[in-house]
Amino acid sequence: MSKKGIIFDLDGVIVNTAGFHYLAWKHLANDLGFDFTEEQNEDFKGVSRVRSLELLLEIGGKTATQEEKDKWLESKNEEYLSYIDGMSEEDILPGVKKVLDYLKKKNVPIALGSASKNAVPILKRVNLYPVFDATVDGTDVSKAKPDPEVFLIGAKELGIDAADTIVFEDSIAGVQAANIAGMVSIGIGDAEVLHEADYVFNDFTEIETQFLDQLLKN
Ligand code: B16
Ligand code: MG
Repeated sequence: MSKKGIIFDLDGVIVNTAGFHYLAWKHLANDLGFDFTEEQNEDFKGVSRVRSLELLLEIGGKTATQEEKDKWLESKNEEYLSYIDGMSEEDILPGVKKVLDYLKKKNVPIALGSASKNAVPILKRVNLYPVFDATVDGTDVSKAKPDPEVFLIGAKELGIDAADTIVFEDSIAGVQAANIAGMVSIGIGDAEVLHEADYVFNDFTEIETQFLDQLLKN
């Protein structure tokens, strides 16, 4: 039996930083003279920072020079980082710690696979950085989800075959990336939205240790 490994997405899986991204993008949109709703923010989940700005400008019907875009990317990130600064262990989503502790106890290799370039500071803020055997984030990849690059690098760093890798994801693009990589995909969120996933749970409080044992055994 080959060894199994698990890759966790960050935003929407381990912590809920989507609200912070939303506030910072909304602030920029308002400064540019248009509104940005929480519903529109759904499409920004799992999407890179640069692509998110393109989407925002499309929503506002704006064109911009590269210089302006760079300036806005920087100001958005500065605001986002100011929210991250206030994070602590209490911001870890319900049930996540229990699952991570269980996997550590069973010596299951675990990696982070996130589109965020701020993943390491966030993990450090919530005291989870030492828990991960590998951390793959937006600074390591050139292709965004649904391209499977981030998860393939994660599996490689763990020394696990793609077929033996299990991915927890909250975004449609992330679930698709895991599926394309030939990994087991577990959606965290709405089952209708994440219908392409092999399994879906509303959150980690619904995940029983028996389910994890079953996944790790097969
Ligand atoms: P940053 P994930 C993603 O994190 C977020 O879901 C997405 O909204 C964000 O634009 C992206 O990270 C980039 O984040 O600006 O910090 O580099 O879900 O892949 O963990
Ligand atoms: Mg996510």
